[in-house]
Amino acid sequence: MYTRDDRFVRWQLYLGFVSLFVGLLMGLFQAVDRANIDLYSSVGLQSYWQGLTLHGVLNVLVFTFAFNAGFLTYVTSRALGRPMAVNALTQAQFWLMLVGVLMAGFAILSNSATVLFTFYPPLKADPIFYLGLVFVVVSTWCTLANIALSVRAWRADNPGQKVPLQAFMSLVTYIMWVLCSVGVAVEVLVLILPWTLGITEKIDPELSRTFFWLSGHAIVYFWLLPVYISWYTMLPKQAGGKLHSDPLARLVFLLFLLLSIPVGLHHQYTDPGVPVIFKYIQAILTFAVFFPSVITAFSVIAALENAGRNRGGKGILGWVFKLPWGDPSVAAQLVGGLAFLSGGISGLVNASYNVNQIVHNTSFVPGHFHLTVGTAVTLSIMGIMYWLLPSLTGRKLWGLRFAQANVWLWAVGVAIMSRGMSQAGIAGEPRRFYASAATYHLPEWDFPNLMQAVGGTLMFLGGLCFFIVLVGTLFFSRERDESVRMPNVDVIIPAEKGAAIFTDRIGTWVWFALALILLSYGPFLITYIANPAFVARGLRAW
Ligand code: HAS
Repeated sequence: MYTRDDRFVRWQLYLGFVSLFVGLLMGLFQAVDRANIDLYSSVGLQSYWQGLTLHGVLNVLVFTFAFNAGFLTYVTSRALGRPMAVNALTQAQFWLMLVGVLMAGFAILSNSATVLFTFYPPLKADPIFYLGLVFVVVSTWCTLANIALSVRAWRADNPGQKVPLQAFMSLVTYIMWVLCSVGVAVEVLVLILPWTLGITEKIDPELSRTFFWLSGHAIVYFWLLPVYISWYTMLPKQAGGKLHSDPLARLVFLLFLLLSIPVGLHHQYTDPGVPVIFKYIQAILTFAVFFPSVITAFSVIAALENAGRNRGGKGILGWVFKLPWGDPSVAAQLVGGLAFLSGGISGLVNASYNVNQIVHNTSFVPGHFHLTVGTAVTLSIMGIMYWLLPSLTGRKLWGLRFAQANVWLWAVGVAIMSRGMSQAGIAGEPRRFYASAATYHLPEWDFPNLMQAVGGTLMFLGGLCFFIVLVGTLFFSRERDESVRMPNVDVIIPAEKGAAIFTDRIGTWVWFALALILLSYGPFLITYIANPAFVARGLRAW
């Protein structure tokens, strides 16, 4: 089934993958910089910091956002069995994102926004950078409006029916993101833009960081949840198994809606100005948001075990080897899941208030997030593309061997690189570190840095294989294959009517989510805004 939205879905995905390509190239530069090889000037960049800004912004703010918009538009329309409610919104989400990316990209490339993806004040970029980000965020609001209107139209035609699981998950994902995006919207519109435009003279870095992290932790679940949609509802089908429980999967997404946002202070444990009591409250909530991922691990692995046993797997672990590892779409997501098992545990290390004092701002943190967003999310997305691209273009996937090489080079690469990052981090290496130009370094960092360089290079080669398959399928695949459809898993326990009424009342859940955000942030923000503790003029440190 092709819908009128598909053209824009494809463009949105292409925008994401062009960004990913440049982002990965910058990743390679960073990896080899740890082995004292400085490649930045070879492509006309001024410094490691400019390359790092490109790497972060393109990979985690553009690639993920563009993929999510395209993929969840596709998923919602297929799950509801109808085109999206408002085609103009599908178009708007693409054009707004494109304009925003061009504006922010121009600012970064002209070296007037070397402020990294976290853009903490008092680092001060050109206003066009922040305006570009505003366009990108507004584009995501269009996506939510379109998904919500589509679900509403479907409900009107199907009174009393539960919303199809994949559409339900897409809707909750976007509601969660749009709720949390209010933090970064306040930061940019109220604090940063007036300051960079010269309307206000000074800014409060602590207040800005707090609004940033109000959005900034939930953003990681915005990257993750589209992949969870695949792990829950597509991967088991691809592997030949069934999901145990539909209501449990819905509950997990609702728990993310409730718990993803009131945890941002775990990025600020070491910040002055935030009372310890609020850090503790959010530390406890961080351990709570760990829980829906634990349920996911059990649910998805049970569905995979079901698949492996259907394929003749015996014994405690025999089923693992019966999974279709030769299918790169499945293998990429399995490797993504395995990486997430250890990435999730390193998240618990970060979240522990006292242990965080040792790892905060060290390369242990990128060790954590290259397993999570860098592999669980990115490699799974590559795997999803191995069926999504044929489904959207009607072309048979080109270059199976390259697709398989993509998965295994990435898997080995990230294992080596993240291990090196974690070890160097525990030995105190800063996370953001211009190694080839640094005037200081400890000998304990040498070997782990070499691991980062070797592992990062392997990951880049794996990524290159992915792009060979992408370009090959688009331009060299001669065979048509119109048969590829979105996988949709069968469930053993479907949502009963009662359960559906409980979970499908999404408005009620949004009120609970708002209440938790207000309770965990409100008292601190009210007292802090009344007595701002820190103000700064702003600086250009590059
Ligand atoms: Fe995190 C910092 C805590 C999850 C990304 N995190 C970051 C940063 C990023 C990031 C980018 O508490 C750096 C931000 C910056 O620039 O400063 N994180 C956590 C915790 C979790 C967590 C508790 N993070 C993520 C995810 C990310 C991500 C997901 C991206 C997608 N993180 C922190 C903390 C910091 C932090 C602190 C601040 C550190 C500092 O000091 O700066 C949890 O949500 C993790 C739960 C995960 C699990 C694993 C479940 C496993 C599953 C896999 C199933 C297996 C399958 C495969 C399917 C419980 C679901 C089966 C295969 C077979 C073959 C059988």
